[in-house]
Amino acid sequence: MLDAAERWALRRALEIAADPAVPLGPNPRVGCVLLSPAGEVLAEGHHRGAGTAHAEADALARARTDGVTTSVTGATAVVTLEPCAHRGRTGPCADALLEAGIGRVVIARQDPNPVATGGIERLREAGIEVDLDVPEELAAAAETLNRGWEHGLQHARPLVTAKIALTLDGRAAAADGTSQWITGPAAREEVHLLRTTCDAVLVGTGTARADDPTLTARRPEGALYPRQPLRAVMGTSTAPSLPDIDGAGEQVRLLTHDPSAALELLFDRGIRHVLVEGGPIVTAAFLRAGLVDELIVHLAPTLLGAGRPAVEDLSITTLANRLDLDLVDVVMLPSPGGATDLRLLLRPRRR
Ligand code: AOF
Ligand code: ZN
Repeated sequence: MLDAAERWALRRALEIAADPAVPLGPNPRVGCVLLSPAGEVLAEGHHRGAGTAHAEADALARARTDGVTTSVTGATAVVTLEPCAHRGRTGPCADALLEAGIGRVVIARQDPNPVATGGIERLREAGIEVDLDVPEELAAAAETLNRGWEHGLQHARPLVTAKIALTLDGRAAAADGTSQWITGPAAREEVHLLRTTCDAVLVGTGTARADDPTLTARRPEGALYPRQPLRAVMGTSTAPSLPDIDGAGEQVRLLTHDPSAALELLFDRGIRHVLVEGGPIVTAAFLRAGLVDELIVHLAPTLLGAGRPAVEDLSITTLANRLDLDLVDVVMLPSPGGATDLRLLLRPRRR
């Protein structure tokens, strides 16, 4: 059981782990706060991407250089992920904590990486108190923080979130092709926030040509968020490159129509969470391949009666073969002075 100072420290560790300045890549986001036995913060640290110091080592180094007069002997290390026990690009954090004389370690989540795990055991064997009994909400936050990374470890491909915006009758564009905007400002704002939480945003060449999208994550007034996703365009037909924007994510062309091949190319670049933003052909291709892990639908209370469907042909000809999804969550997204859209979160049912 954590005391109040430790609960605060874990919240803080989760916050610094999510530092938007940390480049995207194949490593998890990890934070560490060192507390004195009296519950004062001695130092904070976090991991800044593959090849850099781990969070624990970062915090210990800061305790040494930030003029902390109190020693860390007997201190409590509060970490968002189990300290590693392996010598990878850096030394094992479990050993670093032991050598520093840390007395107690609070851990929000076990390391699912078989290469790195073992820190809990090593610390306990050395007689250190290890506490994994953290509040559920904080354990869940630690899991969510790295869900793309964990998915990659389990499935050797990125986590895929597909997002579509549609009318009540399933249209993504009117008969003349106009599509801006079907949903209101609140839903659109949410898409930009979603982009900041993903490593890459992917569209097909059709959408790249038709919509000329920037695929950046912007605030309502237009300023770019500090973390920008990689911008991926998939398909073999030509499409102009995405606009060059100062501060936008790098862009990449994936010369394939095969979602699985596209994901492999992205995975090899360190991408662990992809936001598929369509259009209808690419979304259908991912759904048909069974490669959508979650679907976010922005449903606008409006009708077109004709026009482009939000999802193209799924090769389903009879009801028995339909693609069922589990509805996980529904939220209203009211826009000031405008209509209220619905956001549905769904998971395709695995057959
Ligand atoms: C920790 N603290 O801050 C991080 C950990 O490539 P390496 O050598 O940096 O090792 C990466 C693995 O170590 C990563 O997959 C994960 O299992 C663990 N990351 N562990 O104790 C940290 N970033
Ligand atoms: Zn480590």
